[in-house]
Amino acid sequence: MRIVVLAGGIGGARFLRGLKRAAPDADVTVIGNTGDDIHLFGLKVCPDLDTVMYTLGGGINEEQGWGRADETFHLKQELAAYGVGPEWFGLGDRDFATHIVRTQMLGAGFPLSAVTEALCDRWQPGVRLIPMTDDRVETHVAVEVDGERKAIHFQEYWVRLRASVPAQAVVPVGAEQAKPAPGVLEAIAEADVVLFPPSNPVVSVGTILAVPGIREAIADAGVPVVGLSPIVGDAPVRGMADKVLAAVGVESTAAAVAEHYGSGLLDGWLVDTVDAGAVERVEAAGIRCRAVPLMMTDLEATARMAREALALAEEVR
Ligand code: GDP
Ligand code: FO1
Ligand code: CA
Repeated sequence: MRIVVLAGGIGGARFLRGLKRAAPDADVTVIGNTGDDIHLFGLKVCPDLDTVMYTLGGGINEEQGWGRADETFHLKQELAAYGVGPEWFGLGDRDFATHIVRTQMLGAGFPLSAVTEALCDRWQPGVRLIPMTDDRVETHVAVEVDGERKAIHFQEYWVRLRASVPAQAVVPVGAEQAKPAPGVLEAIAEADVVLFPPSNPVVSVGTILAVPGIREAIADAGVPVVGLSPIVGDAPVRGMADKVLAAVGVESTAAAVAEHYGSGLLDGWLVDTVDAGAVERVEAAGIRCRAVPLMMTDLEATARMAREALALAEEVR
């Protein structure tokens, strides 16, 4: 079975571990979000691609969910001693090596998709990881600070400001001009099922869908498209999905997120058992819906979620 998954960082990566357990023989292609990417110290950092690669490759910091295990921060401290920041972004020594290799290869002319494949040669994530695009896309957030409206990088909004100022708009800068990376549209066209993991619907899945051609390819593929809600009990399990959903005018509920994707895209939607009351509303929107446990507390619980998603896909096929 060929499965395509549109993934952000932590939510996407953890779900993929469960999916691999649930469907060990499946051929999984992951289309990764690159809107979180940022240039720091002259290096290109791709947080969501790296989170997927490290999580599936066994190099992730498990507690944190991003960055490397057994990390040290000597380089960051040395840079800070020179007064070179930003200090608010925690790049560790081991992680730096990934960004150096990536930036060197990009400088030599390789596209990000080829660079990602090369990095995965080391990590062997057991899935095919493709960035949504080889073109530069950067998610910016419009905020008002001290009465002044300005757009800041998503990482500054989330990591530096911890989403403490209201997000007025979320803009995937460059997405309109971006082309899907080689292999993206082909993987979708050849898929037997497309899954939206419990990733951020705005700044992860939403950004991938903003690359012209990807949403259309999924709608045209004629295969089941099933998503899992990242909103449980009217709040994100972690992160700032509630804040960025508000910025795009969507309430922070499992049902509203399904409606936001819409029946033109989604065939099936899983909500957590605490949100069983949402099933009727989602089905009224033309999307088949089931309430099952959606907390990724351990690998087996996550594998059960993946099995439920694949079972729902068969039901709507
Ligand atoms: P990020 O790029 O690291 O923010 O990761 P993603 O976009 O892939 O996923 C973020 C989303 O994962 C957040 O909105 C969380 O609510 C959701 N999430 C994290 N853990 C869980 C979980 O155990 N269950 C569910 N249903 N959602 C989760
Ligand atoms: N998230 C943080 O909250 N603080 C950090 O200092 C931080 C550093 C960082 C470095 C590399 C990397 O791949 C990810 C990193 N993240 C950090 C996570 C990253 O900001 C994610 O994009 C967010 O968690 C939301 O998607
Ligand atoms: Ca992300």
